[in-house]
Order: sequence, then C-alpha cells, then structure tokens
Amino acid sequence: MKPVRLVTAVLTAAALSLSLAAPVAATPGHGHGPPHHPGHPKYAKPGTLRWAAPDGFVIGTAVAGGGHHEEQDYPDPFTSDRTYRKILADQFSSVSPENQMKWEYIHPEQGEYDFAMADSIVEFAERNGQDVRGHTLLWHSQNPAWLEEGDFSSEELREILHDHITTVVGRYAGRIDQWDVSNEIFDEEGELRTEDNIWIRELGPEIIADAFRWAHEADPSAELYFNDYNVEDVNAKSDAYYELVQELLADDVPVHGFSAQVHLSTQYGFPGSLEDNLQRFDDLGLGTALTEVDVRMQLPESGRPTWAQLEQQADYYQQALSACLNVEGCASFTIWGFTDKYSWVPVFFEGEGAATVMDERFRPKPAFFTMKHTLLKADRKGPGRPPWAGPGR
Ligand code: 9MR
Repeated sequence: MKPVRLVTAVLTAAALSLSLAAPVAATPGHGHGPPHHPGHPKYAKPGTLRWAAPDGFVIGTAVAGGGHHEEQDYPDPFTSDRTYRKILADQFSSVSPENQMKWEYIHPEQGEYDFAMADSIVEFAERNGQDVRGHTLLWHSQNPAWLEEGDFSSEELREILHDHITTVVGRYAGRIDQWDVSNEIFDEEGELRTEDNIWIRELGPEIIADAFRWAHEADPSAELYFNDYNVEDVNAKSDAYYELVQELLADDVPVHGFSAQVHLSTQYGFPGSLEDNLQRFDDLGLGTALTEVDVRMQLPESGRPTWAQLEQQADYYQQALSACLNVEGCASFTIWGFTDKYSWVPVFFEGEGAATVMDERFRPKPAFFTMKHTLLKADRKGPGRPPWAGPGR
C-alpha cells in the first residue's frame, strides 16, 4: 500500500462532514479562465471537481444511456434521473456519450442516421460549458446488423465509412473537442484485430489512416485520438500504438492523440508505468488523455466494499489522475460513469462492482475526495492543451 493511504484516511474522515458542494479554500490558478472555459466560475461551482481542476484540464464522465442500461430495470439515466443530471452538470467539465454515438445508435439503418440522443448530450454540454469527447468511429463492436451482416463490396464499405465519418463528425464540427476516431484496434499481443474489425478485415490496415483523414476534413478543429484498454502500461499493445502513430505522423496523417481507457481492477495491481507510457506519446508531440477510468473490485458476500477496499480504490484513482496531471499534454481525465447505480461493471464482471467514485445513492466515496484533493494540489504549468489544439472552447 502506498503512503497515499494516510491522505485517503484523512480525506475520508473529512468526507463525513463535507457536503458535495462544500466550498474548499481557493487555490490560485484553479477554477478560473476565460468565460467560455469549462473551469470558469460561471459553470464551476466552488467545491466541485471541475472547480478544483487546474486551468486547461478537464474532468469528464461517460453519460449513461444505451448499451447495458437498456437491459436494466431503470429508465434512461441521462434523460430521466434528475439527481444524475444535476451532478453531471455540476461536477464535470467534459462528457463522453457512453453508447449514444456508437454506430448501432447513431446509424441504425443503412443510409439512416438518428442523432436525437447525441444531439441532446451535445446541447447539454453546451448549456453547461462542458467539452465533449466523441466516441467512436472505427470499432469492431456495437456495429449495427445491417453493416456486420451486409454483403458489401470493398468500394461500398469504404464509401459507407466515409459517409459515416463525414456526416457524424461534420454534424458536430466545432462542438466536439476530441474524437476517439479509432477504438481498440489491437489485441493483447499488439496484433491488429484483422478478424473482428470489419474495416481492417475488409479494407486493410490503410483504412485507419483514411478514417483520421476523413475526420480531419469534416472537423479540422477536433483532436483525433487512438483509444484502447490495457494500454496503460508500456507493453506489447501500447508498443504497437507507439509504432503505428510514428508511421502515421511520418506520413502526415492527422493523428493528434493517444488515450488509455484505464478500466482497472484492484486484483491486478496498478499499471505502474502509466506516466512513462503517456510521456513517450507526449514526446512524439501527441496529446494524451485517460478516457474511461474506473476501478472495480471483488465484492464480499454482503455486496458492499470494505473500507480497506475503498481506500485502495481511491489510491488507484489518485495514481491515475496524478499520472495524467504530470504529463503536460494530458489535459482530459474521464471516468466511465460517476455512480455505481449505472456502472457497466457488475453487468460484465460477475462478483465485481463498486467501480465508480459514488455509490448507488450518489454518496461520494473516498475516491471522489481523493480526486478533488489531487486536482486542487496539482501544480501544472502551461496551457495543458497541445499547441496545435488552439484555445480551449
Ligand atoms: O459502458 C458501455 C456499456 O454500456 C455497453 O454495454 C458496452 C458494450 O460494448 O460498452 C461499454 O463501453 C465500452 C466503451 O465503449 C469502450 N471501452 C470499454 C467500455 C466498457 O466495456
């Protein structure tokens, strides 16, 4: 256990007497910025995560809806849960549609797009001065049946992808800050997923560069990312990205960033080379981001985590956040949901859960307070955003 355990204990004790929005002494450089900035006091209420974040650094969450939520016995969280929406607006300066911009939702039939959910998330973000991370354009999963089971020629498939990227990215041009253009294209050995990924299988690896080019044409101001899980450490998979992005940069392909999802489990330990890994991509001139952070655990029979488990979880969140804060171009830290009420984890991992920073009744856990503390004490110099990104929106 790392020394942060002590910090966590102090913070959790404080948590008992602090309400969510309790003001914390202001730290210079936090919670300010130009009027359009997500950290501006107009949006960032004192005591919130977004207020605690240093200038130029956004703190995000997935917006719950679609995917596994559809099989649960609750209504759509984003549109139906008022408490959820309030915390979403108050605490976060960036939002990522959890499922609502994936192919099966936004392009459910051939030639037919459905932007209703995606539009409402982007409009919500604009009302609340939040960045948006678009997720995702080229992936092997959550593709509609018409696409996966269709009998298309290579030319037709290429045109389908081109039309999708042009239409979706173009619709939100100037309103989406970062796009996960490519999601999960490598396997654990660092081999391209040539079987599972329809695009790579049917059109060859060159399609990856084209996806970035088309996205850039549709929105030259969006930052374009490679996104994946199990790429936190320096390992075969992250090495594969490191090689690929260098090739693409040498070919002037508009790749702007590399992001690690950071779906962690306490049983596997913390990925100790996360900061070094982010730094090597930063050294290539890329932006970096942590995009889907959560820390699951094996729950005792009671179904409730022990205090020691919550402390360990807080330590993992703190380490992940610090790794990002320590890398100059890592300017976006997103958690994959903020409440256990709506987390994907128990649905996908039997016996595991409690992965987010608030419990099912939206009560903040040690991880929440540790994140706030870590943001407040962050000593970041410079604008955070890479120079090519222009001023923050
Ligand atoms: O959280 C998402 C869940 O609602 C969906 O059912 C699931 C289906 O694949 O996808 C989840 O989100 C994934 C994300 O899009 C990509 N990285 C892994 C995430 C967790 O599975």
